[in-house]
Amino acid sequence: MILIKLGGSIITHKLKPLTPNFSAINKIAIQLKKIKEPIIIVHGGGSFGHYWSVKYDMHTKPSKYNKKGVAIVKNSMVELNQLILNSFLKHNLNPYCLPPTDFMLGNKPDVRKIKEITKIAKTGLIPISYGDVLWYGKNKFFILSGDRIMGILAKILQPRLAIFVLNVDGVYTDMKTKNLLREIKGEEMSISKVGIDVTGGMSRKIQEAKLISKYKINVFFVNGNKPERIVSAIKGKNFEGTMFRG
Ligand code: IP8
Repeated sequence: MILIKLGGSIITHKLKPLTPNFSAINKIAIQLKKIKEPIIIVHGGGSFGHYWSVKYDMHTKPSKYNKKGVAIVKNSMVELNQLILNSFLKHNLNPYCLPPTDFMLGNKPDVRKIKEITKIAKTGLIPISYGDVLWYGKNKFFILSGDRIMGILAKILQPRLAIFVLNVDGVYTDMKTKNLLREIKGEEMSISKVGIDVTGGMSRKIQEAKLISKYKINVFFVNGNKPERIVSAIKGKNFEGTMFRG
């Protein structure tokens, strides 16, 4: 089974509020059709969920956030999820909508429910989950990022491979020269040691990738603008991207 995160920066135009990147979504769907293994998809919020969570000052930390904010962020993620589901259906993939409320209770994963997800994927359906705002308890809500969902699912389901689809080629050692770091091994895992130039978003992804690779799972960062690289990574071919060796 392969676990794939479609980053918000590739499925939406991150700088244009509430603007999906239909072209990227469709091209990715066409490539995913070539994969003959069970897959589970998680997608991010991009200019949908992130746009509204910034507006309403909502974060991953549980808090008594504005109720209207909770409603709007949740709604925007359902809308984005719907667009992905529609594209997958159009390209003859069989998506299975999987809001994180189906397998989370507060910030705790429901292990029994998560174990069922692989069984769904093995039927040929493609479970599709997404970052969302969730009920925490005690009048509080929190943002659960798609990256965190990747870590949660990887730990329990032990996929053969975890792939983060981004809008860059992978991890660069230097943003100016765009020198790509091809492989990060366990002993090189300290970001400061390898001198990676990262944005906040990228550093969170790297953290999650490091965690997943500790479960002995190889993690790939690939560019979703060249979605054939997703297929190359899965088929074990040479490809452009960064691998965190598990
Ligand atoms: O894009 C965040 O998911 P991410 C989703 O994976 C929301 O960080 C609701 C902002």
